Amino acid sequence: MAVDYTIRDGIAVITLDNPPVNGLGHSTRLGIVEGIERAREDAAVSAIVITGAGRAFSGGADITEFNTPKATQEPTLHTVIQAVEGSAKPVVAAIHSVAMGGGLELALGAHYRVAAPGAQIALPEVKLGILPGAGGTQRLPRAVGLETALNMIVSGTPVLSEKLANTALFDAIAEGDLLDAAVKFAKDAGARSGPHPKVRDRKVVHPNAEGFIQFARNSVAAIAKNFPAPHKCIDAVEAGVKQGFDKGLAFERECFLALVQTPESRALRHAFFGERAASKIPDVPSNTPVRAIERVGVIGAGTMGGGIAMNFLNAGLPVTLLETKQEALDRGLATIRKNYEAQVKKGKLTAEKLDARMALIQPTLAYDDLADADLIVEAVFEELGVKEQVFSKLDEVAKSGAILASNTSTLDVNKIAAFTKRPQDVVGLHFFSPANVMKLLEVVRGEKTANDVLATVMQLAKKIRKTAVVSGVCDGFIGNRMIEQYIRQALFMLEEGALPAQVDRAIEKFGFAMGPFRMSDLAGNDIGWAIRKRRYQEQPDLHYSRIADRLCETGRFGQKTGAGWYDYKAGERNALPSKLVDEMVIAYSKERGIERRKIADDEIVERLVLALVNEGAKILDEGIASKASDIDMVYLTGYGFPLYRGGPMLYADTVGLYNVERAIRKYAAQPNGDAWAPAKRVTELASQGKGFNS
Ligand code: 3H9
Repeated sequence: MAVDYTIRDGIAVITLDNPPVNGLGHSTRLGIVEGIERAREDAAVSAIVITGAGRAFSGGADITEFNTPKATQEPTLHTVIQAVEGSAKPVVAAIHSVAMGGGLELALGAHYRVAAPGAQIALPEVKLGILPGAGGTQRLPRAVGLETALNMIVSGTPVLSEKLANTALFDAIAEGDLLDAAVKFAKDAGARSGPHPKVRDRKVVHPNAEGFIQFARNSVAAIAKNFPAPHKCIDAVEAGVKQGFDKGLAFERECFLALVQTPESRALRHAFFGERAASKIPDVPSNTPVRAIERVGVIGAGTMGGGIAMNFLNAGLPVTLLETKQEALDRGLATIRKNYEAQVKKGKLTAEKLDARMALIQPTLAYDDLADADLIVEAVFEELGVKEQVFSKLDEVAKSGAILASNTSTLDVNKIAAFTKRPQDVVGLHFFSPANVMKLLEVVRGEKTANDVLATVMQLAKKIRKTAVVSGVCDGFIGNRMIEQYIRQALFMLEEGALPAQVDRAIEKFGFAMGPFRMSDLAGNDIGWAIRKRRYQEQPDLHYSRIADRLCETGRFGQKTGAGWYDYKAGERNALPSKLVDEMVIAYSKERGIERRKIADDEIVERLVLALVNEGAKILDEGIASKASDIDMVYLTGYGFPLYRGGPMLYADTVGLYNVERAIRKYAAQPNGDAWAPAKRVTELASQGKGFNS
């Protein structure tokens, strides 16, 4: 049963008991209404307390029920709140830990609210692309005032209960045992004659409501460009302020039902569950014991190593930072300090914290100093010989049970593991640059990586606030393997008739943060060149446009050389279309006997995105990623794929795999079609009428 009903001292205590966070799914809702009824019928009960078991009062509506019949099956949350609010016996919500979304809306329907300090109070629906749909946009402004409420609704950010202590949201903050306090409060309330107060009867008072609402609208304009929810939140609050509670409530409902159907909401919910699903590895049980990580070693104090070290310092973990030369070590330390100083300047970090973090670094030139590290991450040059030296040395000095991690982005983790006598302790930790900023962490699982090593690094990733996704060993892992196919298509389109700026513009309009050519100029065109040279050796049959090599041969490596696919003015990052490059592209087509054609923006987008999708599907075929949502998390957190589209695999589901497969076959029949062998998974799912995420 998702709800527990007990009597305590003449008070009915309804305890939501639906782990993990007391989501208000159908059975929980039913249990609450039944509890209210039971209390009404029991003459010995004078009042009711609603509270939550375990780690939350309630995390809100059960998101997994959205767009299923259960979401609208009576009693809906509206009916539940009506039953609570309409109860003749007073209802007290006893709030602890988390009261979010529908959970807070339920509490707002109660006559009184008693909270424990430290409880997180939020209406986070906007983060799921919806708005509070059970009265939150109407009752919260009446409880905490227009400004606080609008800020909470539009940002979705939690506020601690004690910060709201002086508002009508809380009648008391209980310092001692919450349930004792709530029962006592209920007893006193039960002894008074009704009617008991209802939040809906309060007025929204504000000296200039219209002005503030307009201000809120302006503030969300940037984020609301691609998401409809923030404006709807404001519209619903405004409706309640101008037209009164009932009309506001009806309008809120209308908006909720419309928003929950939008692709943006689907994408945000997909990302919410995708992030949590990524931390679960199918064949690694959730109760796998983890190794203690109390000290970390980082090898290499360059941009990557320094960034990696900062993650651990930020989480309060001491770091031994190793370099081969004092100069490099000093430079690395200075860069870390400079990064922290920039945060202090922006007011994001205090000077004390800067000092505390720097004090956690133990700089060294000696491998022996890594002997007490529980985890050692190397960020040295990407060359197998160099890795061999490092891992052989680590095998000598690292303590037994230490996790040995490589930050390689291209090399075979199995080979690296084989440089040690403890391959079970070796794992890939592929951070993305800048490593202290980017959310994504690809955890590369070698053939022999032990389960407890994986469980440990997944837990550690949470501590350092990364989205960790497990990838098997293959060239490029999940992210770079897919991006290679995307870039291949971008290059083919250049020789077929497009120009760099057109390709970038089209895909940026689709929502990518940066098109392939701007991205390549930023990362350095020589990096891709080095990979391609390796490909030409290892896979001579792989068909590649050589246009990018042509560019590199002229030394146009991108921003760092002041010229790449674009021109750059000295000291500026603005990408200016380059006449010289455009002419080079056109000359290349001519030389190859290719008749250039006009390529529509739609084709550019389709080819780039489907190249990702098809390779993603192959990655699933091979078991490199265990689920489609993992691939989406990689692209959302590491490659600038538009969040409102949910990642390439969800986007493919939205297009429909039947259509995806047709498009792939169409491109397979065109010039450069050899890049388009459809993945088995695409063909299978298309024929079954399913999607990657169904
Ligand atoms: C809403 O209320 C709509 C109403 O306005 C109108 C209705 C008509 N449903 O994050 P964690 C699961 S919309 C279903 O790792 P934490 C989560 O998937 C809702 N499941 O823990 C995970 O499952 P698993 C508005 C949910 O302690 C597990 O709980 N509410 C829900 O770090 C643990 O989650 C929100 O948007 C849910 N509502 O953080 C709140 N919530 O173990 C969203 C969580 O299988 N939730 N799960 O992977 C959160 O922000 C955090 O989960 C919370 C706990 C702060 C509650």
